[in-house]
This record gives sequence, C-alpha cells and structure tokens, in this order.
Amino acid sequence: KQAALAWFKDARFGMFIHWGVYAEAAGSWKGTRIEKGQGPKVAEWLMNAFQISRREYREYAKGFLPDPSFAVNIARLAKETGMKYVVITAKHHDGFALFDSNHSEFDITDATNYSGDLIRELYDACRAEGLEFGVYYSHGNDWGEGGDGNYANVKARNDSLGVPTREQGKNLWDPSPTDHADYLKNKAYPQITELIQRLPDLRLIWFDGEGLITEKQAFDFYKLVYELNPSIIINRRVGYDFGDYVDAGDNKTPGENDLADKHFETCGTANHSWGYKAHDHQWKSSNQLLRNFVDIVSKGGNYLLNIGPDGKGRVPQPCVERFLEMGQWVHTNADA
Ligand code: FUL
Repeated sequence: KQAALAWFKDARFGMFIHWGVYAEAAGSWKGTRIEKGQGPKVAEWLMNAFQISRREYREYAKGFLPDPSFAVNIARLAKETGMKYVVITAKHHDGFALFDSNHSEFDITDATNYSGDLIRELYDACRAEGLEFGVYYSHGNDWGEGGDGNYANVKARNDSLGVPTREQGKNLWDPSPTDHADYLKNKAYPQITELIQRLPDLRLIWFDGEGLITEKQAFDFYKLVYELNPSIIINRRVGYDFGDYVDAGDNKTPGENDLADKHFETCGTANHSWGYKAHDHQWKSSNQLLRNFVDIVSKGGNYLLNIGPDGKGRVPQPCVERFLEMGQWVHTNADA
C-alpha cells in the first residue's frame, strides 16, 4: 500500500463534499431548525434529528433535483483553491446513493427525477481537472436499509461480551426490519463493489459510521477493496484500525501517539455543518482556514476541507470567496 499512498502524501489538500437529499432541506424541517431536533446539529443528520420515517424521507427525496452544472463548477472550485483531490458522499447515513446503484432503489436514478449519476459526473469533471477522486461511504450506518431492527439483538450479544454498543447513529425511530448482516451482504458490500468497478481511477474510499459492525465485517470491507483494486486507499474509520491512514475526529488533528507510523488527514468544516445549512453564517475566515492548513501540513498531514452544496449543487457564496482567497495563497506558496 505504500505506493498507493504516494499521491495522497503529496496531495496535502483535498475537498470534502457532503451532499444529498438533506441539502434540499437546508438544515430545517417543516419550519423548525435542526438545533431543536435530537442528536448532532449538523444538517446531514436531518432524518435522525426529526425522526423522519423512512417512507416520508423517500417522499421528500423526490424533490431533490440538482443542476447538472454542479460537477464542472465544483471541480473547478477545488482546482482554484489549490486542492489536489476530492472526496464526495456517495452514500451518507440516510442511506441515499448519489450514484445509479443496482443494489438499492433509494438512489439518484430510482428515487428522484434527476436523470444522471452524480458520482460519475463529478468523477469525470475531477479527472478532467487533473484531480484525484475519492468517495465517502457510510458503511455501518444506514437509516433507510441498515437493518437497525436488529439493534436489540446486537446489543444483547455485545452486552454478553462486555463490548459497548453505540446507539447514536442507529435508526431506532423507524428501523428497517432486515438484519444488519443482510444489509451488509445485500447493499453495502455490493455498492462498494459497483463503485470500484465503475470508477477505474477511484483512489480513496472514506468509510464512516462503524456502528454495529464486527471486526470481521470491517476486515471484509478492507479485503474487498484490496482485492478489487489494491491501489485504492482507505481511512481508519473502516473500523478496528484496518485503514491505510489515520483520520482523526471531525475537525481534529491527531496527536503523535495516535498515528502508529501512519499518515494522517484532518477533515474540517468551513462553517459548523458538513451538509448545507442555510442559517449557519459562521464561516471561518480564510486566514483561520489557512492557519489550519499550515498547521496540519507542517505536522505531516493532509487537510480535507468541506463544502456543503445546496439542493441544486451550488456552493454558498461566502464559502466560495474564502476558498478562492485560500487558493491565491496556496498557488503562490505551496504549489510544487
Ligand atoms: C461523522 C458523520 O456522522 C458526519 O455526518 C460527517 O460525515 C463527518 C465527516 O463524519 O462521523
């Protein structure tokens, strides 16, 4: 994997993109801001915050209709900001796939009126700009089809083993009745497979939401990716320390003891949400973002800085301005 990591260690600066059905809601549900809901106050947790049923969320998804220009615009913004790679949410915790999947109908082609494949379009636009491409995939959490109906059994098993079970991130308000292991077998592993098979230059898979998965199940993700394309690298959140590099907590830089000789990446927000939240105006200044970048890079890591496009795929203007300001500095001082 050392060869596969070479581009990543060089890259230093990447763009994270949180985008999906929730972007249309912009951090509020039926007039109530997410701050009044339960759980984390980040906009992509909308379904969890308001305990929206799977059926209602699917109904809502029908209105998600991005403008096809999003791909070219975002790839250009990443390039102008001096970023070298892009990582987009192919499926977040809500279970919605931004690509045309044969293993779930809760995807861009079957569940909305959009006629394209958002992941493929962004992949093409990024390759055209010379940017490396990665996908975020919530493997453990899936509020639509994740089999959280099995939560009680998993918890009982874990309790008997003395292993903790995390409740946060599980759909306990309207759990899908399937078994969690069946979800992995019928949705998560197949979707990872189709992403890898369809995107020959895919370089990175950013797993998230370990949730209920066991050590063997986490290893199976690692193994599957390795067997299909050994040049793809994986972050640590795949679970049980199997990743090729260390991603610290959100908006955190890892300490030296945490690294175990691995390369690290810090992911961070430009305001205080990953997904688009129309009422979050607290943008970090370009100065602050640049200081984060320099701090991380001087410690040897990568900075994966997030954008949350709106439902149409437009990046909020204050964010664009800050990124372009950063880009001027990065292109002058950090480009090889
Ligand atoms: C977290 C997720 O729960 C957030 O929604 C976000 O994707 C962040 C980068 O990782 O674990």
